[in-house]
This record gives sequence, C-alpha cells and structure tokens, in this order.
Amino acid sequence: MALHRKIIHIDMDAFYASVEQRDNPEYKGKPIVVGGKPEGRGGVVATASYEARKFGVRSAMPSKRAKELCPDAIFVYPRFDAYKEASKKIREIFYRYTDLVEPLSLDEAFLDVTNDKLNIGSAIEIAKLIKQQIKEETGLTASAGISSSKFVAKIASDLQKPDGLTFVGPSKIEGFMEKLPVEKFFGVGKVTANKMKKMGLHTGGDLKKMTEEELTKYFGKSGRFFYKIVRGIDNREVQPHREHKSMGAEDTFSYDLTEEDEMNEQLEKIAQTVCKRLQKYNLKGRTITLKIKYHDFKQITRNQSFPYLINDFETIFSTSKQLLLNSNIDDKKIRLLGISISNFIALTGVSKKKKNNGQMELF
Ligand code: DCP
Ligand code: MG
Repeated sequence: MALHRKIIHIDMDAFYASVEQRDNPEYKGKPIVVGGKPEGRGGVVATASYEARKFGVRSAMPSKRAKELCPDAIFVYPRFDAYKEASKKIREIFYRYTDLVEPLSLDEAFLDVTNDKLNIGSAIEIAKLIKQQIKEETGLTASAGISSSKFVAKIASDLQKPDGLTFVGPSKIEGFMEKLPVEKFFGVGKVTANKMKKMGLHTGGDLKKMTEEELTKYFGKSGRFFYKIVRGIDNREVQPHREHKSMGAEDTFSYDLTEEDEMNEQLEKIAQTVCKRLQKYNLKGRTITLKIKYHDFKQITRNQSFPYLINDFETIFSTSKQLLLNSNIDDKKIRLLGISISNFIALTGVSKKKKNNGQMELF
C-alpha cells in the first residue's frame, strides 16, 4: 500500500480551438476564436487558440472585444459533436490505466492511479504515456498535473500549459500552497479573490496565518476548506461515479410574491447561491433552468441553453430574470423560485430559440 495517493489531473490545451486547428489545417499557427461571431449580437468567446491568447483574448469575453484585441483572429462556431468525440477518445485512454476516473468536463478529468491497472507504479510515467497516447490518437495536446491530492493536481496541470507536465511531490505541497496566489485556488471565484486581496491576503501563505475561526468568520464554510487546503490537507477521493447532472438552489417564500421587484430580489439571492456552488465545484454548464411554483402548487420550468459554458453571476441572474419575464408573471402569485444549471458534460446541439419568444440571440 502506498502511503500517498497518486492523483493525475489531465486538462486539454485550448480544447475547442485545438480541435478546430486539427480539423482545418489552414488554421494551424493562427489566432482562432471559437464562439459567437463578433458581428452577431451577444456573441461570446468559448475559447481561443494560444496564438489568440497572446493578444489577451479569453474565454467568456464578448466576441466584439476579442476582435478589437486581435483583429486578425479567425472566428469559428463551435462544433460540439467533434469535441464530444475527442472527449470520448481521451476517456478511453484514461480507462486503460485506472477505473477511478472522475471527468469534470469534456476536456478534463481526475485519475487516481495509486494502483494502476498495468502496474506501472510511477504516476509521472503514466501521465507521460497518457499525454503521448492522446497526441497519437487524437492529434491534440493535453497538460497533466500530478500530486497526492486533487487540489494540487488540478492547479499543477495549469502551471506549464500547453503540453505541460507538472509534478508536486508530497513534501513540496505545503511550500507550493504557501506561494500560490489566492486567485489560483480552485474554488475561489473573482469575488472571493478580490475580498481576500482587500484584506491583504494574497497567497496561501497569507491565509495560513489566519486561524480556522477567522477564516470561517470571513468566508463561511469555505473558510474551513481554505484552512485545510493551505496545510496540504485534502483527502477528497476521485469519484468515478460522480457525474453532476445539474446543480442549483431554490427558495420557498413565507408569503406569495406578486411584485416583479420582489421576485427579482429573490432571484438575485438564488442566483448568488447557485453561482457560489458552481464555483466551489468548479463547474460550468450550458443550460439555465428556472423553476416557478405558483400559489396553487402548479409548477413550470423554463430553460435557456448557450453554445458555451457559463457559471458567472451576471449571466445566471440576467437569464433567469428574462425567463421569469417570459413566463407571464402578471396576476400570478409565486410561492417558489429555483435556478439550476445543467449540461455540464453531455453537450447537446445548440438550442436556437426564436427571438420573439423572448429568448436571447446568441450568434
Ligand atoms: N469553455 C466554454 N466557456 C468557458 C470556458 C470554457 O465554452 N467560459 C469550453 C471551451 C474550452 C473548453 O470548455 O475549450 C475547456 O475549457 P478550459 O477552461 O479547459 O479551456 P481550454 O481547454 O480552452 O484552454 P486551457 O488550455 O487553458 O485549458
Ligand atoms: Mg482545457
């Protein structure tokens, strides 16, 4: 029995953009932006090739902005079937080494290779083989992070992208965590990172100086998690059967809501909770579902799908608000509101709803 677990986190490099470059050789070496077109309304960047990132183009940025930053960029619509197919192939490769595979999205997964199927023993060796087979069998590159915990493995895979391999041994974890900037913490969103910085907390080392009580006071439940994580304590197991189908929050009100303002106020709170949960689990989804229960217990759901992944408050709140408006709230008393996000892994075709249906136009 090994004393430490051997965890590998694999994450594909510029995933959608790399698939496009592979399938369209004329795109190789060029700045590619996958997402909505800049001339369309509301187009957003799903991802950009590394050539486009040099200009500052990033995921979730309006395509218009991407065009300003990189006028020569080639904009392409996503082809989800191609990404799903590549995702299936990389998963097949993972299962050659272990059955303990926990996919987080189409392009990333945790693997526990403490007892690998082929008795290779070295997690570094396994990560190298996986990267090599991904390259040979899909024509794409991946980055790997290797450590004894999920938290560190996940951060490590990002450190030497693209085509990186980063190992953080058990004795190095505490030092690694001390130097780590708070915004790199997996589960710390922009809002929390900014709050931390305002408090003079810039690195794991700064967090380590705080007591567990202080951290809990300022950051709630997550505070306890931070307390442990900066000390290298992360015993979370790789969960092969965990496939999040949806994640959300709802609230039943003590009295029925009749005013739009009140409804929006409640929706805002629910959206904040959903957003925090998604960020905690580092999940992004493509579908937002609004659930409404009326005073007579009649219940309806309305949803909106996006061609890219979302987990930010703005999108969740504004979309839910819009869905609520489209549901004809006049003269209705609302007892419960709920928001959930789904479509994390199983990507289906882009839903194109009619504009006059009140749906947003994405491309
Ligand atoms: N994605 C998306 N919307 C986002 C973030 C990501 O649609 N806001 C999609 C496109 C990405 C894929 O998910 O290609 C994987 O996301 P990553 O965060 O792993 O980003 P990339 O693989 O593109 O780049 P990196 O090399 O940084 O991992
Ligand atoms: Mg990736």
